Amino acid sequence: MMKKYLWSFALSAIVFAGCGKKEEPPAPAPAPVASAPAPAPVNAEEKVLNIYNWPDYVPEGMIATFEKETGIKVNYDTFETNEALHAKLVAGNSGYDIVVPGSVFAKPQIEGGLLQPLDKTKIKNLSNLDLAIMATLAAKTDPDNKHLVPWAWGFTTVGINKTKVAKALGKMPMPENAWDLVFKPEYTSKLKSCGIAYLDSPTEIIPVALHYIGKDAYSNDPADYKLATEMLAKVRKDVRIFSSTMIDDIAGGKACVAIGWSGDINIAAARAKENKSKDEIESMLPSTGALIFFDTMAITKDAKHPNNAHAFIDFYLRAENAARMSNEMNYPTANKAGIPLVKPEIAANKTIFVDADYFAKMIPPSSFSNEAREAMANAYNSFKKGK
Ligand code: SPD
Repeated sequence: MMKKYLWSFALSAIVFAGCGKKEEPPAPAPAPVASAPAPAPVNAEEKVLNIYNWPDYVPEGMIATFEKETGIKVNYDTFETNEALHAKLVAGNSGYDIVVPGSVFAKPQIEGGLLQPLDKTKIKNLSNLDLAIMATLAAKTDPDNKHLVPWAWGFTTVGINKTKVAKALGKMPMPENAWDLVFKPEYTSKLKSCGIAYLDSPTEIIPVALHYIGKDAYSNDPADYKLATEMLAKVRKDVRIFSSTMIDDIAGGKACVAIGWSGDINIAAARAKENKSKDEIESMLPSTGALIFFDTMAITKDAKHPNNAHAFIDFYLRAENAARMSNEMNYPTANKAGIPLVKPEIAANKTIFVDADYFAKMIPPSSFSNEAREAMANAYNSFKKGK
């Protein structure tokens, strides 16, 4: 069932990205009647909004535009892992109004009462969203789409500096399966010379390792984590960096191969081009598939500025803002109305908007129980320490 939904949105994304047609604008609202009483103020909150999002995810100037339009001052902080955000939410009183968890974490956060239901009457642009993606989220993560609005989606994969990897591998050809570059000792022993970087997060590394050894990437069974870490232990000495900033790691030359996120790897590729580097950076499409993720906006249970939060969500859901996110941050938008505004070169980039054949190989997200996440963190920390 999940695959069916995902197929549907992948195909609609591909079709809409290609056609470039704008939708008809809605009919203008009727002019207000002059004698009508002044409406009661809908937003008596202080003009502040506190947002906590991933780095490199919001187009330049977008927050400033929102502030100018609304007079709401936005405090915008970033976190690098789902674990970091989750810890803040569990501790409570985070001070944040809007947070952007991956759907894998959003599910337990909803179940744990850490996020509040949205007031959909305040988000008229919800109708811009791709219904197939919303159905996917409703089926697996957020029943009736009560709490979550997608910010973007993407996939966890392998990023490489092609030039440096070719040099380090010498006569050895590139593997058919790009995951070999980060998990197979024959390759890692050569690539350690130019730098291997892993995301620094148990719920990023253990799932891709499970996938590589042929297990369910979203297994909740600690016995599977043991198998994953046995595989990882064989390459541990070759991993130079644990970090969640692969843009700097790859574009800055600290690593030639990284486990990272599709859009960030594409940002690194664009940055290398801008800097006129001779090195070419590429987001790989491993032959066995990559792991899809959805990052989702939600309002915290104890948000002090829920009206401002709804106003921002509605603002972000404008077609032009969603398209800017894809155009500038290199992640596919879940905003169907925004797809026709995506630049042709972004829509045509098969490592951003993957084609249907590759999409069919990708692994849709699921979630982990609290106990599984704890076991996974223990397994990951032992691996990282080299024990
Ligand atoms: N630069 C934005 C990075 C967003 C990454 N979110 C990934 C969640 C994957 N589990």
